[in-house]
Amino acid sequence: GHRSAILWFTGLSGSGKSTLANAVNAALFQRGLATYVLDGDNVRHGLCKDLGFSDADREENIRRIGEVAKLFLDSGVIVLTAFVSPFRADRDKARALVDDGDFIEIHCAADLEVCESRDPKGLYAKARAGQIKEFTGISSPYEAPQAAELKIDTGSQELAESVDLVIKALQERGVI
Ligand code: GGZ
Repeated sequence: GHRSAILWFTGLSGSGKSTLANAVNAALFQRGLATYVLDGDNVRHGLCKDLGFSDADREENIRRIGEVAKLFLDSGVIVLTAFVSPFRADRDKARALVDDGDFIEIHCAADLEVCESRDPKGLYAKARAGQIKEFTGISSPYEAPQAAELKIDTGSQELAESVDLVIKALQERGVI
């Protein structure tokens, strides 16, 4: 059998959260499971378009995402969230909304150097130049998880291997 869960991906900009979440989503879809990915593309342009990147706005962003993820969980869907979610307290509040075992935190732990060298959108360069303020890892903190269910070095692991690690973790926890 299988059950719903929240797969909460956290990590720096450019760490590969969205890439991994979407690849896991595809693997789950292939198994016929009901899934949904929440990420910046479908949340920050709509539900959270009034929010920026101050500490307070990030806290509110993550609060709303946690509540929406809980609604998906209640509906029986496996929901994958891919947000920087830099503050431990905010992630822990999202975790506390649901039953133990339903929240699986996946730390996409690519080194800052790797993320910055990738810089797919040129945001790190802009942050270094002072054109973007409060940029995570440069001028705003990232509080790494201390007890994530899964930590994956998305800087060095192949995508397919990372997907396998997530699938294995879901099998071990009886989600799938
Ligand atoms: C961090 C920023 C910032 C600042 C814009 N700090 O690589 P991306 O582009 O696609 O992912 C980043 C995304 C972060 O939004 P989140 O909703 O995930 O952040 S949080 O969880 O902290 O609320 C990056 C882009 O938005 N971006 N400005 N200052 N990332």
